[in-house]
Amino acid sequence: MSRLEALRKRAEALGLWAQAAPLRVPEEHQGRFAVWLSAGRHAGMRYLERTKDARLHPERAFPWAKSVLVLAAPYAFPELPVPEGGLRIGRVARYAWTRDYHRALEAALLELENEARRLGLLAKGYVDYGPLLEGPLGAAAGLGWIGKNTLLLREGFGSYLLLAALLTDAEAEPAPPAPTRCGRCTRCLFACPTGALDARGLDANRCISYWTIETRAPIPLELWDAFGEWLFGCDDCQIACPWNRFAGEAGYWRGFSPEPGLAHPDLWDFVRLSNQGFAKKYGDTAFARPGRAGMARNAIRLLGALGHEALEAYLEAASKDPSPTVRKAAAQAFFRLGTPRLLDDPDPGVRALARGLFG
Ligand code: B12
Repeated sequence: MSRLEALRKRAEALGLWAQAAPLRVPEEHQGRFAVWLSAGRHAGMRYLERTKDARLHPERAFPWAKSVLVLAAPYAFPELPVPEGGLRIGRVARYAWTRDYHRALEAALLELENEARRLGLLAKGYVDYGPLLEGPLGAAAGLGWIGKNTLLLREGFGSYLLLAALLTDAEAEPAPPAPTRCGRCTRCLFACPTGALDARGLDANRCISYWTIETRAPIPLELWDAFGEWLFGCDDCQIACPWNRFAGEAGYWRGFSPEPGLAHPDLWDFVRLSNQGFAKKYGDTAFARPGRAGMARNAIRLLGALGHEALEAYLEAASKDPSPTVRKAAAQAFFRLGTPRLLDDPDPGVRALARGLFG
């Protein structure tokens, strides 16, 4: 058995799907990525632009590496009960129902790195943060195909998969690509409530995940209603996919443990906890990316769009919040209510936004 095959088997023993391929992004994906960036579809994610060359040519960015072992961890969690008490409304993307997936996958990668060293190989693992196009690399390794929702899908399972990549200096045989099984189906394109998906892929400028996870900027008012019940992230393009029909029964990786309190968090936490309190409760969850203020902004958008009965009390707390991000969202919600507020906010950014809105 080759050393790479031994590593692959080890990954499987950890409960992951794993396939290896030479470290190259197939030309088709290179083209799509370059066009995507030049069309500005990456919105404010400048880091994708900065790391463009490495993403297109990982073999140049990591000259010591010859192959990539792509790992896929299923996260088809079953529905979870809503805990008692608090203000628990809205929906959280399924991947965030477990504590931070990066840490769980990093632990597996560390084990594989150590095993690779024992086998005399150089190895380095990445989850998300590396300049790697994990989806296209997974497709090149034959783990699945890239669907019209731009996610990697696995036949017989679907797309509720989180990916990681282990680079090694072992040679790999080119893998037979998994056939594309989207066929003529376009359900994901029509399921996207903001129209962020089309035949060219995803426009992050309209993607609910982008606005609720990746940026702390105010969520554009014209998108507020379309975001519907999503508090954090969005799975609509996955829920619509027939390959995900049996998600919930398909199971999940044993390194993950979904928690009701993450699937249904108490929205009051985001305006009542201090930053420190938030870090203690949510520091190792996906909510840490937008942070307390980003989550409070998301909650204001949700309550505002739903016209929820708790909105007024929430806005009272939010308009006194130490973070301008939260007060900006409050100003937007006050605008929707037709109540001029925060026009004399001490922060120039909040003031400008509020005055701009109330003209
Ligand atoms: C930036 C990023 C985002 C951005 C942009 C997403 C995007 N589609 O580009 C935002 C914040 C919007 C986002 C959202 C989500 N993300 Co994200 N994201 C990333 C990250 C960090 C980089 C991806 C990247 O480089 N994007 C740039 C684009 C150009 O590359 P790409 O994703 O590979 O997409 C190209 C290919 O799919 C290509 N393509 C190739 N063949 C085909 C075929 C067809 C028909 C089409 C249309 C396109 C296509 O076209 C795309 C454009 O060039 C990766 C981790 C990583 N390092 O790869 C995770 C990652 C892609 N995200 C992931 C997840 C889970 C999500 C969410 C489901 C989370 C959620 N529930 O809210 C959503 C899904 C939204 C969606 N439909 O894409 C997983 C996906 C796992 C999987 N099964 O594929 C990844 C791999 C993270 C991980 N480690 O597991 N994400």
